Amino acid sequence: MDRLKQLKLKIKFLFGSLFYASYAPKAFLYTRKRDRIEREFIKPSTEPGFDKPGKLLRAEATVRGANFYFEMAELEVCFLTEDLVRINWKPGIPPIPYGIQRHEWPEVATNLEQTENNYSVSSHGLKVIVEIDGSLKFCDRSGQVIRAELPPQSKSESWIHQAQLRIEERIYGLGERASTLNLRAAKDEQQKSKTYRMWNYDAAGMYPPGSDPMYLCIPVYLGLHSLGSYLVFYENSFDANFTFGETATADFTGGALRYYFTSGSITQLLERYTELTGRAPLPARWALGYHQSKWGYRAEAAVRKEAREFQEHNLPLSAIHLDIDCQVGYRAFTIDPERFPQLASFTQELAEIGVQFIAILNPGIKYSRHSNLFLEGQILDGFCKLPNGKLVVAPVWPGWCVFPDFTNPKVRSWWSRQYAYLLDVGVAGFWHDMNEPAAFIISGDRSLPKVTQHYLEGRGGDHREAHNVYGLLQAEAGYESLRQFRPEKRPFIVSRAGWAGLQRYAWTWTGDIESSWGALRQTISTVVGLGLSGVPYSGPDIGGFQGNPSAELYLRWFQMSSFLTFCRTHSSNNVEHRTPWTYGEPYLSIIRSFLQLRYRLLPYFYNLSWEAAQKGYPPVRPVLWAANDDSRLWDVEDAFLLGDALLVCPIVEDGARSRQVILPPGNWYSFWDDSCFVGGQEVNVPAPLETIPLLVKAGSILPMVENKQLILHLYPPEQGETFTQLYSDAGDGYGASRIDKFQMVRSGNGLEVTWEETGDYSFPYTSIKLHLHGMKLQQAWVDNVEVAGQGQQLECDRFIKVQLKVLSIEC
Ligand code: NBV
Repeated sequence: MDRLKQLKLKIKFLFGSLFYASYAPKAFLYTRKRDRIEREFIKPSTEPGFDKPGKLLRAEATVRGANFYFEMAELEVCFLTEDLVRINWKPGIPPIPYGIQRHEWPEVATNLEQTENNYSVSSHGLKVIVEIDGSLKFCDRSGQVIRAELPPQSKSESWIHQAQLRIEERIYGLGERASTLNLRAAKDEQQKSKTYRMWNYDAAGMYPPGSDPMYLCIPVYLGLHSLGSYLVFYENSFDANFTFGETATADFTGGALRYYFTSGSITQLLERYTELTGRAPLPARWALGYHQSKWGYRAEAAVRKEAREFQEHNLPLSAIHLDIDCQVGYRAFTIDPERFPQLASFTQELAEIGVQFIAILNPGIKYSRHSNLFLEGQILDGFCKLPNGKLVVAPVWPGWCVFPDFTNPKVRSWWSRQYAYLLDVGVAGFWHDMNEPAAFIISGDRSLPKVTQHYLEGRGGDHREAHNVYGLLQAEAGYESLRQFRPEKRPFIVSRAGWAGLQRYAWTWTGDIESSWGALRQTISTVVGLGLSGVPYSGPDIGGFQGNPSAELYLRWFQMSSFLTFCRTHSSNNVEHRTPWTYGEPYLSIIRSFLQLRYRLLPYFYNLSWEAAQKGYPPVRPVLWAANDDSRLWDVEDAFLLGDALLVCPIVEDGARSRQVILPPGNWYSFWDDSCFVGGQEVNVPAPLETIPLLVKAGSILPMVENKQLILHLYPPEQGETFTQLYSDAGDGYGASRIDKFQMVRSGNGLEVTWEETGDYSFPYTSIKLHLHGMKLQQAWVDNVEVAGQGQQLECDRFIKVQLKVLSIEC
């Protein structure tokens, strides 16, 4: 970096620090006030609690399972489906079902049996054994014990719930985590286990790998061991600690011990969990393109320049995100009319070149009689208060702020109305930041006092319960707003915080990660873990939020992110401006080729989005997804699958020009040169600066687009048949759609591809081309008429059946 640049950066940093320092007095005052409030209002609990539920006194069958009455507690076992059971230990404040999407379930036949020393209640798919001391065993269809739980303990208002873990057992999930993919592998210093906190938390500008807690905690995890896999979701939004050592311990500070258990393959687990908590709706197709962002676009001219430079550099761009500097005094729902004088025509100008305008907003509302939002919220009595009825006032970007109580439906609908006029001027989507909710502090928890009162749908409660669902409910309000006020388009909301079910309303990003190689590697586990927790759309700030990545780090980060669902460069206001052309050549050209590849892969990405909406499968998957009984894959956290066809192996080390890849079973082809690797082994794959190892599974039909033509890349199976479905529609809105089903059958030197079209949307491509990989094309027939191929490719119009004579190339 030249000296002038360095000097500029130093000045920027200095100004940044001064800027933060200007908030210090408020943060100091608030910290003291919050501590005082907590001392004054926190009352010690008088709930009795118990060490064990006591002896089982009796059991009775119910329509969906059974109830068990212990000396100190009551247990309800309720089957929602044959393989999904809800367990409810009482007493405890029942949760408000914010995380739950589905409330009605068809009937399930269950059976209660008593044996000599225990009971069992079962469906055709699952058996729950209830011991007389309150310990539970969950057995799969074949009768194997998949999970064994100890009797729960209740200490005043809190619950401790433990389950035994098998030696080889791996644990994944818990929402957003900056940890190892297998959460059990990470260890706290000098301890045998690691504790993960369930408390949405603002990293305030920077976090390194290993940080805990994160912005988006979800009390759901998957267990995987040699006998099978299962998922547990605790429907409890209170602060909790989860520890995975010899046992899995969930320690909740309040609420009820209500949880859901399901067992089956990883795909079944995701299907069930997202049936319960909801699935991510299909996004607009543009959202799967590239997003550019920067904390620092202050005015229209800067945004216009950025968009133009993308065009000049021949780089595709789908959206620009506007951070808080576009606002007036950092106030929610404002965009400064002086700096964006003709917003409607400006968003239109961007839309004409395919760029959507995304605006940030934070939940904190300026505490001032000169703020309309403050006055409106006051009329509604919609802000969070202390037990003495006074408003909770804490410092955030606009200065002293009050906080909408999103647990009040009236407040959600008031908040929903606020988006309307920004939608009217063409703002395409919203970016919800600081919604843990975050407040500026000097020490302690960066949020509202725990005693803050919340409406909680009229039942009432405090921040201990409402904190973790705050961002979720804000996202709900935003999503409903976009559905209502712009019904012809699909909503786009990115939310930093959330809880179980966030996927119904919003995407997320991994917040203020530092700019380092470790952070790049970390992102893989974080994003994959989110996907396994039901949240399929996420991605990091490419290059890291805080710090200046080297050219190579930015490039490698970009190459990886090209295969994540949310692909966005973003960075802090005190670092060097970061775009795909910042580092010049050869980086720019390589980034361009990856961006173009991403856009060519859009049919594939979009199809994965459709699959996520249908079944809840995250497009970005752990490698073990390919064969979850293959324990070699359980700890792979430096690679991921994009759908079933692509194995993406990012380069996460400075200077690396090759890397080891652990291959799942089956043959795998290099996307770049078709070289073939036999699966089930570890191989070394070259990774010059221009590429990262990208492998395609034999048997895949990979749909790509080029100049409006659909290209089906055929990677034939070793034997037998494979098929793929390709979903298409207009790319936005709620109109017609179609599914094209392609089947590929291989027998000896013959390969047959058949095509079946369904749906009412007309075929969106001009024509179709088949591109053969891993075999030599010798002769071809389209609907029984012999045609000439062009090398490995075959141009076709519509067809029902294509027959190919091929020459195998040995793998
Ligand atoms: O709005 C400014 C930043 C934003 O750029 C970042 O992406 C968020 O995670 N925001 C946090 C608030 C301040 C961070 C110090």
